[in-house]
Amino acid sequence: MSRIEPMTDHAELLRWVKEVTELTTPDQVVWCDGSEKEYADLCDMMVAKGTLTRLNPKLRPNSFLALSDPSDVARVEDRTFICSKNREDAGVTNHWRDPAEMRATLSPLFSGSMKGRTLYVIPFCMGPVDSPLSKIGVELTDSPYVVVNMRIMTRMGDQALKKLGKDGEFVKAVHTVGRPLAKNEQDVKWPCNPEKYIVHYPETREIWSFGSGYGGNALLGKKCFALRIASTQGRDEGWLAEHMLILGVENPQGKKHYVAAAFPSACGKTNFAMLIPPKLYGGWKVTTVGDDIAWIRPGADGRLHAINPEAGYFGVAPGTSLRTNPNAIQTLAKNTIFTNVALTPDGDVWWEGLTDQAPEGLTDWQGNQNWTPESGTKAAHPNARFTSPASQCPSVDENWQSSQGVPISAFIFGGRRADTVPLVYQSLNWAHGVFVAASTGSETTAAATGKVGVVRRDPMAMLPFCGYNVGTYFTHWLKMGEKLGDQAPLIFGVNWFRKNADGKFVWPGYGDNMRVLEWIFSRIEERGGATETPIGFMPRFEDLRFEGLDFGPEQFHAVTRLSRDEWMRELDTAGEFLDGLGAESPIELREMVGAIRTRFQSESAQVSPLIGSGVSPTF
Ligand code: TSX
Ligand code: MN
Repeated sequence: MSRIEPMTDHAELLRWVKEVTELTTPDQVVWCDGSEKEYADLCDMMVAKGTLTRLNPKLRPNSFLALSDPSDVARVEDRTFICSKNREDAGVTNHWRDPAEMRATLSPLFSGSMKGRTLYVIPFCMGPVDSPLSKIGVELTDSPYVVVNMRIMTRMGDQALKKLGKDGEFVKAVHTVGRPLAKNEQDVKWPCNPEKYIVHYPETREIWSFGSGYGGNALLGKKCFALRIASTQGRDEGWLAEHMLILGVENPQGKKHYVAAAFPSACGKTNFAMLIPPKLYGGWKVTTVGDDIAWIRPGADGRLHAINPEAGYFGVAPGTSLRTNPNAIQTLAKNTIFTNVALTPDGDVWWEGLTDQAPEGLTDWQGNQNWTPESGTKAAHPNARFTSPASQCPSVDENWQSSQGVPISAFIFGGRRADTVPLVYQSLNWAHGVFVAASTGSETTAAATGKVGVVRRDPMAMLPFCGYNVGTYFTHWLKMGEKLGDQAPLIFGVNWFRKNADGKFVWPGYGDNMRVLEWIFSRIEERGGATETPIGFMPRFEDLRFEGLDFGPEQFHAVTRLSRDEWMRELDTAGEFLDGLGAESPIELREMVGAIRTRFQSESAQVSPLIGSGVSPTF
């Protein structure tokens, strides 16, 4: 049960809650225990207020739909700030503000901002409660929607307070929707403020979020803590907080490896994390440790070990279907909070891509009834979400809550590229792998930028999430490899999205990515065949299995061919990108551009069978 009385003797926590209460002046303060009853009571209260709709319990047991304000549907990167003492510590890729100036800006905004509302104290643990790799945070919020989402996404309540003890360290996170209520004023269903601030003080490990109730702006354990603040902690303490899924691959002989993979948005990270291998892989198993964030550090055995700091998935709903991700569909079958999807007349949910045909009589994400495909709008917002417990995923790994984490054998980096980047390649060594990771990017879509075919670089998929100077971050990665030596994971680049001359995807993707995973597995085991190219090691046609696919040497060539012209442009733009990151951008990576260019120009590269319009090795 929620309690008005604080259930801790942690002096600093009590002092800070008092201080924030005096600043924001809520009507009451409730300490959350994380119980099922507390969750159920809050959901009932939000149903009564119209913030949540209870879905049909026969179709979606214990599940709810929230529709946000149409202005509050995504993270607000241009309102996201890193406030370190020195501008240089935030780097050129972050919005920097002087901490004192920012505190002066925020103070009047937070002053009285919770008037008429309840301040919920949410103690939470990122990572398994018994893990030495886990960290505690406390979020103070005036949003009950945040409380119930945090209960799914983190280990929340008493268990976190207990771990914190009376003098443990914790990250301070304050969140307000920024819409105080006057006496007797009727609340709106989704309170928020047109003015938004998502502010990080990495040096004091604080987060202050104003004006948004949505996702990464409001569930402060996720992007704000587990990536931006934690990446800074990782820099200081010798570990990595990464925007990575973690999956396990086990072969028919029972040999198992874990890999961690980073992809920019819209590459299907959750789909990859929950991959179901094709039929021919009868004895193989792919299991899910996490779909979004990995905290990774060297273990006693000298290898890297990773935990998933989260306890749930906050996944993009549109595009998720029995065809693209059956495991996700089962995961969200119950105990799920849906945000900004469409509602069916029988109390179920729907989104674009869930089925080929939209059901009749949909209420769209803005609450408009009788939406039809002819309406000319989307039934679900493209960034609509499901919040589901990770434990419900059929492919969840047996060690997903292991206190020591799982050993990582390989890192995979990939983006959406119509050309240039092949299906899969292995870096020549760690430093080259860091270059591959640092030059990761996706082609922009007209929707996002108005420009088509321009590569937007997103190093390690961390550009919006690195809490410090991205050049220093690259150096941190390089040093990690030096420390690990021959125990370092292998590093691979992948691209599921190569197109042919007709503009069609050549690689079937989805479950068939298992064929690439199998090659990666065999490379880890030091038995996978490969050929050396200027960009690293690549499989030859005979090194991948294509049984059950209509995929011959011609298609293989289309997804693996290296064009010297394309790569000269690629190296130019990657080099420009690295040069633009400021003085901290490591010389070692910038020099790699020239080294790879030379490899393309050298004679051995000329005869590489994968280059130019030449034939692939098995022709
Ligand atoms: O998630 C994707 N993955 C990874 C899956 C493990 N998507 C969806 C991306 C948007 C979120 C993909 N889309 C993948 C992929 O591997 N590949 C593609 C491109 C593609 C799309 C459709 C088909 C083939 C490839 N084929 C048919 O629709 C029949
Ligand atoms: Mn993410």
